[in-house]
Amino acid sequence: MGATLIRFLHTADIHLAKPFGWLEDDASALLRAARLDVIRRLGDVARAQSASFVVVAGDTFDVEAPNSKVIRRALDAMAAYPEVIWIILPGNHDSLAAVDLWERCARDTPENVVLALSPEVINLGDDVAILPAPPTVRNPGLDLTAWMTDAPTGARIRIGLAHGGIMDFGSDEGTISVIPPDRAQTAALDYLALGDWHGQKQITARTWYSGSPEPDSFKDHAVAGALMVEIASQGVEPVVTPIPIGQFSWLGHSLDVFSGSDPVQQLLEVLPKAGRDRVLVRLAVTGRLGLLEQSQLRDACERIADDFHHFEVNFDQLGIEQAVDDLDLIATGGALRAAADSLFAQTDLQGRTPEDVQIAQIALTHLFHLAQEEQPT
Ligand SMILES: [Mn+2]
Repeated sequence: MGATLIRFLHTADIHLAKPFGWLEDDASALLRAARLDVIRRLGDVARAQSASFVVVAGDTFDVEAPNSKVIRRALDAMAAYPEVIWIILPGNHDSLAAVDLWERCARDTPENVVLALSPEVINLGDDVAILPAPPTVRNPGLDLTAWMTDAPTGARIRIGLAHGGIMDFGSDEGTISVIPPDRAQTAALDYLALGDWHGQKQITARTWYSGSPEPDSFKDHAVAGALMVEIASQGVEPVVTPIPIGQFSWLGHSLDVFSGSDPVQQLLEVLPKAGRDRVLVRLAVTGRLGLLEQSQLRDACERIADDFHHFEVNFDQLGIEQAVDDLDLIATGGALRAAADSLFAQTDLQGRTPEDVQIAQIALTHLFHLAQEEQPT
């Protein structure tokens, strides 16, 4: 008892069945499939590195009533690793208020899966005690970890399991943050496994957010993955190692360009060269460019967009560098040039709203683009 090294994986916020409705159907379906695949990847790591159990600190499911096949696939994936025990805590997306969901899970639970549905000690053999704090509703608004302070567990290693914001830090979900940052200390926990933040975050030596194993936003989160936790014996600080699990990466960038810089080169520098089909890109271009440079940058974006799992670029904040030479590239005279001159005049902010200027810029850019396509250069 207590002499064996305890090794387990800490994950959370898998968000199975997350719709990603703003993406094209194929693109969102692949992201959902990747989230289910997370379970297999966790199982593979646990098996390869002899982790005896996996704790999932809430939000296994994105919605309270996922398609029943999603539940079955998830449980089947866990069952495929019979030597690994999976401990599943409800989160805020899949709180105890999702009665049907947890009833269906309970009905089909494989032998190696433990549903942590009440604030009671779960003993894993003689060495480990899990102390879960399942959210009763989406936003309970009170500290559900308080009971851990006087829960007896004998000589077992004490592992707390909770979902929500830490008082000092806030919450990824905008819910009320109530978990005290010193809970591991006050409840004599060897480790407190938290979910809610989708990026990995260490709170104390014994308190961590694992983050989501598969990233899901362009926010500047730390690398997505799981945590391998090793505890030598009671009272000894855990050794926590990030384990990359995710298949997709999400790249949010702003690209500040100016006339005379090489905007296409700048674009290529911020983008990965390999593995693009597993990358989602959201670019915001700022600064000012001449019409020819704008056209070249837009062309470059169009050419590479399909390399990526998803590629979106926003030119709304990109201004036009006023260069009359560029207008010659549209036409040197005639009605077309008159139209170009008129639009060019309307790109001046003087006496105009930013919206009107933007409309004129877009129109001028399109006109330029069309003219370029018509004239062989
Ligand atoms: Mn979550």
